[in-house]
Amino acid sequence: MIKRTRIAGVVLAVMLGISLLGCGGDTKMAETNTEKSFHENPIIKGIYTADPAPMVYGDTLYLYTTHDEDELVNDFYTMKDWRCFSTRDMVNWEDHGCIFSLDDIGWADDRAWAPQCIERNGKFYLYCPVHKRNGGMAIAVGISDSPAGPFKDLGHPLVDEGDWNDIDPTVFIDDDGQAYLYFGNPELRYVLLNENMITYDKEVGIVKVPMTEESFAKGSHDTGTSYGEGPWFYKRDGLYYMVYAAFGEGKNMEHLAYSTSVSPTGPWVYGGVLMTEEGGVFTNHPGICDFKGHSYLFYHTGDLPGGSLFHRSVCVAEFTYNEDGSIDTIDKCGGVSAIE
Ligand code: FUB
Repeated sequence: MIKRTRIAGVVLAVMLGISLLGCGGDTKMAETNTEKSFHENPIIKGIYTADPAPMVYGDTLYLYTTHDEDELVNDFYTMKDWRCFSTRDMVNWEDHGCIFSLDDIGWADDRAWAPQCIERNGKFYLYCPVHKRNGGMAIAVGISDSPAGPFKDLGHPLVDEGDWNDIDPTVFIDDDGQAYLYFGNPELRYVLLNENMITYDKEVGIVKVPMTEESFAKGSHDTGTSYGEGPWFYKRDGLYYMVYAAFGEGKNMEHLAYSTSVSPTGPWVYGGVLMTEEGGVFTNHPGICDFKGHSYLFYHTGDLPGGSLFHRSVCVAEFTYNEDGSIDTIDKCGGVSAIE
């Protein structure tokens, strides 16, 4: 009944030419699926989305994304808000629209870039890189009582070093309760979040991870390693994983790679290429989770009609871990099957 009502609402909106999406201004409609057993990539077909960040909460997978606007300003990434979609079966997706935007952050004026969300003590924290009104990038925090928002700005940056490195936050709470926020381009850095998730241990401060070839392989980014940006930090079977967008030697497009460690703060050991550049656009961005017994890698391409490096779309591939925890290279794929 609920589904029928929603579809009827979508049909009515199409007839009236109304956008059901919240802030942002694009007039395309997010897709509403009926019963089906396979969902073709890209996941979202009504607007351009990038920088996928999955979060499993209860029996639902929430997918937070950035939003590439149709119309570019200065022929560059034009990104003003963050979107949320959810699914229980990987094929039927609900569009929660705009859940946080630059308009909600008084001290920011541009670049609503790659976010990640996490729950702690019944509150949801959305960590988002933004461009400050007075210059440079910093990490904002949106707070909500619901995974689908709306999120309210903390009121000031959480991480603000006064340089351009402060982008692409990834957050993880370890079994002992310590929360970590890694971030950075071209350097990988981290802070130890306090239990409130909106401040960090100032005595430890902002820690710079040693950017060595042992950790991130030789590559063509600024540190001489392949590490580029978009870190995704998590733990599985006692092993810590750092997945990231990377620049191989002599390559000027991002592939995905990973490193592992037996400790949450390294040292990191390079693991290999997770997804090659082939069939992609200049950037790629990983988001990984286990959901209902399946492992998924979310990434982005330029595969929607009109796609380009500034008009990306979020995709997903299912994969498996090897017994020793290593991961073989994952192909960009056509989509995923329904799960229960
Ligand atoms: O989407 C804007 C930026 O491009 C992200 O922050 C990076 O990870 C790259 O995808």
